[in-house]
Amino acid sequence: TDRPVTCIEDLRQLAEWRVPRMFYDYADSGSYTEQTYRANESDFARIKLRQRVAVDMTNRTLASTMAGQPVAMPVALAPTGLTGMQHADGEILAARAAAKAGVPFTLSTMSICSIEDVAENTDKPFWFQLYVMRDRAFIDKLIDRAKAAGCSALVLTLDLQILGQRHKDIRNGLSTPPKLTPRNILNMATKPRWCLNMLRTERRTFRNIVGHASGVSNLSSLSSWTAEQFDPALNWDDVRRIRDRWGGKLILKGILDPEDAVMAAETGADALIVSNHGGRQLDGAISSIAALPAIVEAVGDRIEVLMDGGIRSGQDVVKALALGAKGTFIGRAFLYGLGAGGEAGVSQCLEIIRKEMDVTMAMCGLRDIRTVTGNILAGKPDFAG
Ligand code: HOC
Repeated sequence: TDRPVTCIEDLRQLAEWRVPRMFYDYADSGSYTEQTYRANESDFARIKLRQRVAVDMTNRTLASTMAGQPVAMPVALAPTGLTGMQHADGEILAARAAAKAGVPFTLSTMSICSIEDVAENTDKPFWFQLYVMRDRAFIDKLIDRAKAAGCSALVLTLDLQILGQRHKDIRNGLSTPPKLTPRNILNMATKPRWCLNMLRTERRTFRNIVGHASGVSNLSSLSSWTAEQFDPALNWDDVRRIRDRWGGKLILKGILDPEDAVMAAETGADALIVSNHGGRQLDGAISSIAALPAIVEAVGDRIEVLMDGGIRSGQDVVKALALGAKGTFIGRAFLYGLGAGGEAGVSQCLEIIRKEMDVTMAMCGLRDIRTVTGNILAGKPDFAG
């Protein structure tokens, strides 16, 4: 298609066209009825902004900090599983695009490229996301590997003790690498660019966890592997133990309730991420943006509050900041860019978001993203309606 890419939805459509069905669906689905996944996006439209005019809009800046680290704009790439299946070497390409844009990249435990793959093929420190597994010696090793690779923050995910079912993954028989069934061969035949790139790389399995467990190649074994390996008994003592072993910047991901947010603040972590795992875990949970204000109020300045879920534009970022977030994460938005065009597609996604954020901030009468407050909102958003 020759249509110009102007927004994240354009990248989504291109990714849907270019990425094999099972991997596109994996990224683009929520759990069960997907109501929380949809609410993450649609609740942003309930937030209305005050338009201001005749204020000096010159010399604007989007620079800020997240977890104490300087960022060119308050947007980080979220940890996303199977990133290297949206595009060959996807984790490396996304990390490079993030570094060029001056924003953090977060590598998922469930990534195709390993911590070492990304470290060896990029030149800026990245963040590492950790799942708590029953095998504590294994997670200790992952922490040590992340330290050795120079990762500058650990993002500890707390909302995947057990897995929320995603129906499409089961229907598609999701597997990595994909099984060569007649249906998959037919589908992949329509994605020659994806196939060629995938044939050129050796990184086609979960390289962070290779060696720890064998037989993690398809969804049924992966979800039973998750059930066997991820720790349903995870508790705040584990969080404190991991904090002490890591010793660096710690960000707790998956907080949706003010009481849990207070517990997170008490661990002394540097930041928390208000998140419902992109609507992929508790279907029926409130959207991240709706959860944000009460969490900000509950923790005050005891811990930095970040958020993810539903961000598809720079305007969404500004709205999240207005409701009290210090910074945001994008997941699907960058995956669409990756599937659409590899590193260039992720760069395009970040540039779309940067421009929209800048224009929105200016039209709200501000020149410095760090000065965004609830003052730019036209009334209190009604998330219940
Ligand atoms: C079957 C995949 O965060 C996701 C990821 C990784 C989950 C691991 C199990 O899919 O939400």
